[in-house]
Amino acid sequence: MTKTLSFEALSAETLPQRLGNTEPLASRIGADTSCWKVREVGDGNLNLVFIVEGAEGAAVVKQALPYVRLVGDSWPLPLKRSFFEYHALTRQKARAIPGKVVTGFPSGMAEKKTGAIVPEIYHFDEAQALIVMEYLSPHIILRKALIDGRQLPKIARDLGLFMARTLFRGSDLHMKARDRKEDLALFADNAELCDITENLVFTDPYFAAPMNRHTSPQLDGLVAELRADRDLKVEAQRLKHLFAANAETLLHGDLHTGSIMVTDGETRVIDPEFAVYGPIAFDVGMALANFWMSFFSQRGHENAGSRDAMRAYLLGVVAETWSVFRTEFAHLWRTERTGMLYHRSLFEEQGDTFGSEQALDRFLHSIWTDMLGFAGVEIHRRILGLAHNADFETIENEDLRAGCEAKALKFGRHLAVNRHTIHSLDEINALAELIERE
Ligand code: SR1
Ligand code: MG
Repeated sequence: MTKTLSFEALSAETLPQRLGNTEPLASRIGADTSCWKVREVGDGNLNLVFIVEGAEGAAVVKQALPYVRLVGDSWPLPLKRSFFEYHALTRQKARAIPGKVVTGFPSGMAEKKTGAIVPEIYHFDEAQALIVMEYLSPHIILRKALIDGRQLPKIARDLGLFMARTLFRGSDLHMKARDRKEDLALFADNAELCDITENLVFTDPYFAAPMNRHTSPQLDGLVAELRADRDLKVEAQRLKHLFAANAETLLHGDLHTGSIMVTDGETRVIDPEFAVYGPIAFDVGMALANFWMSFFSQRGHENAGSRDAMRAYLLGVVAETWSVFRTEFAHLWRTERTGMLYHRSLFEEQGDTFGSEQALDRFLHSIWTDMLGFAGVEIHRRILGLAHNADFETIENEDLRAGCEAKALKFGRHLAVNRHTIHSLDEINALAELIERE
């Protein structure tokens, strides 16, 4: 019988001895720990991540630390976040699968074959706050691929489908009311990570919060302007209210391009430790914001030649992700609306298909409006707050970096403040191009 170990932060040296008897790991990679090669590769803000290679295979071990890695032990953070990550991954795995194929359905979303979009979980150890999971190779982090100027052909479609399926199926549009309430209560305990999002995304960027930083002094004037911008601050707080009060679905909670791993043919979504119940639009806005930030950062990565094609690609990814999301969400609305909201007894069962289509239209419109706002504040916090993006941070020339960041900040402000009057992605992508050329 395997002995239960209590928490101790692992190191490459201690891992084989601590996890050598963990059956699901040993049977995946080979039991002979003397051949195990262990590397710590975590480059995120919170956790330890090890790649463990044995005689018969490899696996990833992700372990939570009792503090924020980026800041140090002055900022304690509960280990239970690995519990929420594990449970979010299991739900996403079940929810991200294709739905019923409906003959004649116009969206063309029916898929021949889909690989799992979240990594396979081999083992969860709550006491040691660790998850043993599939080693994704040759996948790389999407953010790095975009910085390198790589155009991934499947990303928009995979991400649009992932968001529509997980967000729809985790909501009262689909789940049994009791199941959703129980799940909501379970994830409510992920309060400390939710707190990070609430403060870091919606509040800190808009005042001189102690942990804020912006890397380019050239931005000082613009930063002061944004912090004095009443309309922006009010809108950011309205969005925070929405995030905190609208427990609509189980979110990934941190769906940026650093939480996605890719090859040309495959997309995997990782790292849902910030999973909480919140508005559907939050994940969508965060994902699109990160493509827009990549768009504005491309000018800083032009040392090997023009990135015009990359910029066009990124705006295309934004448009396609949204369009796939919308289409698949509508498909699920029509085929899997089994929850207590907009019940079929009020519409289809009375022959009132138009009523359900009208409700869908309104529902999607709210997601659209809120998604734009969430995207705007996500852009701001990645430039003004504590946690920055490599897209901008890896631009060495300070003037160039500041120029890219300033354009992104301006664009983010437009999204957040004017979100109720923006009608299409064509309109907003055209504005992105205009600002970028300034
Ligand atoms: C203190 S944690 C800072 C950020 O890192 C994570 O990836 C989340 O985005 C969080 O907001
Ligand atoms: Mg993460």
